[in-house]
Amino acid sequence: MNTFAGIIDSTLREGEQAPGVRFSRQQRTALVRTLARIGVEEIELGIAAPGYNHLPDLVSEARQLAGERCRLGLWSRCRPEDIRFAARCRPDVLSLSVPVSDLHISQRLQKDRAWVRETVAASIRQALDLGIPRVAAGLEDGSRADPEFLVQVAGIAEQAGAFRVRLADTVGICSPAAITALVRRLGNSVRIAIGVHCHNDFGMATANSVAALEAGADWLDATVLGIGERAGNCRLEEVIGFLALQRDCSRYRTDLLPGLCRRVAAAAGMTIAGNHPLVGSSLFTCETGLHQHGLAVNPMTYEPYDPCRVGARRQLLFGLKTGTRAIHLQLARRGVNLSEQQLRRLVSSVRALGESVDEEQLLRLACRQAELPPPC
Ligand code: HCA
Ligand code: CU
Repeated sequence: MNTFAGIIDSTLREGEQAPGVRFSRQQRTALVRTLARIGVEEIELGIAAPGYNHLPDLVSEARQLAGERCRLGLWSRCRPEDIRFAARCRPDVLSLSVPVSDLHISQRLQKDRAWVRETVAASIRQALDLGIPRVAAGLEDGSRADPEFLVQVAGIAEQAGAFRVRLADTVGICSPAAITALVRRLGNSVRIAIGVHCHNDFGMATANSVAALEAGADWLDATVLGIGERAGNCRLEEVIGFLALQRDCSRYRTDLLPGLCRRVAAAAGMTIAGNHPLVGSSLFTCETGLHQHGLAVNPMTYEPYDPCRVGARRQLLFGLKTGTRAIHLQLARRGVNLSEQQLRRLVSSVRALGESVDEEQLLRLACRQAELPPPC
């Protein structure tokens, strides 16, 4: 954790690769503004290639919105015309991507390892010669590459002047232990910064990103709600939440995460599950007597952080899963004390309702039971 440099949000690059997702100009600039306010250190704004005509304007608009602390990046393949296009957009960072697994090199590109070695060096030099201030090398399918070759290409990138290499777990097959080993191996062979780009095909992307950080990675990629190819990527809200609320990292505004996620979900035509980590609407809704009792004694018993850190509020529901003690506690907190008999009657009528009631409804029922004026 001590070398942690930051998070690269790739919602506008990898996220827009998700099927059916295409943001409007206004949605893109709003996203940049919020990401910068949250404290994200780098934003990958898109794929630099001729035809992506919105990019030059987006980079300059984003520059006005993002402030000093947030770098603006573009991603591109190792193609001379794409790199020239990227340079014309004037990003702070260009992440050049090159496959390093034999599967991609020989079958997809019909090239060989020598081609990768030469191309990565030539592309980094071209980008630097064109005046791009920082150039990074993305090692695509790095988790399925021959590790010897992976570190060799990373070393070539370092020598050519890259400031960062990024290990891509392109099809999300790493476990936390596997990515730990790869990051350590990279860390032992290069002195430049190391980033990771984790996919979520087996639901491991956030865990793998955190494991990579703990193994010494400096940067990690994430997208809002994890949108990206297939099962997507490391979720920005999860990783920021974890760093801020479990690792005391004070760089990020977690309270802005739910709004950000809601806007991206709307723009991407998605719905956010109620139990989605950090931003789901029902994370702090509790219906069981056991947990309600714990929460009343000390919220830390059943909540890992104060709901207000993510702009949420605890909500209690009462029904079949709630016992007499929890209902009694709740009413006492609101200044209503029922006799034992009244309480028993209330509990059975609440349970008989068939659906749970919230705190206000419970209070009204209690008042009726005790023949007190509502809302007592
Ligand atoms: C992709 C490419 C990439 C590149 C990552 C990187 C991946 O699949 O579209 O350049 O670091 O996952 O390998 O996103
Ligand atoms: Cu990817």
